[in-house]
Amino acid sequence: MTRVTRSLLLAALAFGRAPVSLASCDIPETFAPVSEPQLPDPWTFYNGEPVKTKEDWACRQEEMSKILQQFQLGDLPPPPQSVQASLEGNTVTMTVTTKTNSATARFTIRNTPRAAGSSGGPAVVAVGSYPTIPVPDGLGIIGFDNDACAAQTSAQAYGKGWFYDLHGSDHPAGSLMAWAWCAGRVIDALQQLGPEKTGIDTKRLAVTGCSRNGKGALAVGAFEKRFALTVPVEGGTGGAGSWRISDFLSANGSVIQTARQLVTENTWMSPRFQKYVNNVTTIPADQHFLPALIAPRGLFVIESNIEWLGPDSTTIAMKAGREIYAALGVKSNMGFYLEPSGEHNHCQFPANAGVALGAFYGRFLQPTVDIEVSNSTLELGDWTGDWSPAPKLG
Ligand code: MCU
Repeated sequence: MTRVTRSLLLAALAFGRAPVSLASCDIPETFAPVSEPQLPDPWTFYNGEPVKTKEDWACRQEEMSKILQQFQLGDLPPPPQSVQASLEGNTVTMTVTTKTNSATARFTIRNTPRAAGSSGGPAVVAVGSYPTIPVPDGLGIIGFDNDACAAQTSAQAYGKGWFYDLHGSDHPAGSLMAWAWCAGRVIDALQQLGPEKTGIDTKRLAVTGCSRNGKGALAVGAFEKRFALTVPVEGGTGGAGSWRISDFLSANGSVIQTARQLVTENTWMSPRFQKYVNNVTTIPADQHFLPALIAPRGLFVIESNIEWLGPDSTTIAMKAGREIYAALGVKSNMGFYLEPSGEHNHCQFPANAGVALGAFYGRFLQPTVDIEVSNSTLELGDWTGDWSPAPKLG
């Protein structure tokens, strides 16, 4: 065991308090496989100690992050040395430089937020370039070309994309983790350009994506903490769906994506994951750890009844996620929606979830609405006469 000293800042940010002192997290450097048929307990450290305080929880979140990295997603590299961004038309070009390499990447500001004010307005980052959820007029839209960051064309496509140009084609990150890192560079670039140029306030960003990109959006929200809201759509197993429950359902005859199928199909997980896919109960994590890392930030998971996506698996894993939010006192910061009235086409937004999605946008991207927009040239004072100044009410 190494002693990793961490600032209480994380815990303090999560609970909206000022940092008070330094805490020490006892986090093993590596974790051994376990034998756990149920969803692993988020409230017990790997060494068996219970999580008792908010400071413990910040340490446990760090531990869960490390477990997910070691067993399934691969390592999240530290931020690069620099990101140099420029904007031409609606295309941002960035040069990302690490200690050893440099790469150029682009993303698109498809819509600029309207009526944004000097600090800019909120925007939705679409993993896969175009959002599949409705984005109300006035919200910005950023197209993030995740495939250029890390390819997902087949299980043979590991190591291709600008993430690997920077970190080496044998880097252990699978494409989901690579996307989380690259999405962080998109935010770096937006911060560097500033709201005057982009119209975007990087404190009010959401991330979304559907299907394989829904697996991506969930991982991006979990590992890039600057997203205020995460809206993963229909990622199925490996997204909101649990490894354990999907294996159980498959063993009972369901035609459902499992860990062992998933690794034959694509690059989403780290190559390290392969040794666990026939024995997922040995992984000291499951997919409810992703909401555990996102909490208390906004999270609205949309899933579907399509059998391959495992509606029972996604529902139970995300109910577990909501239990975690509940224990933190913020249950409604996480929502789950699986259209109860049956199937809809894959990645087609279920209209009945529209009001809830609007509420999540409102709460996490636009918590204060102070709006007064008109093209009238009449003067208020001509019509209020002697009302002003307004009285001070006792
Ligand atoms: C849920 O997303 C995936 C699924 O995991 C894959 O098995 C399937 O091949 O493709 C889905 C998808 O991304 O559809 C667009």
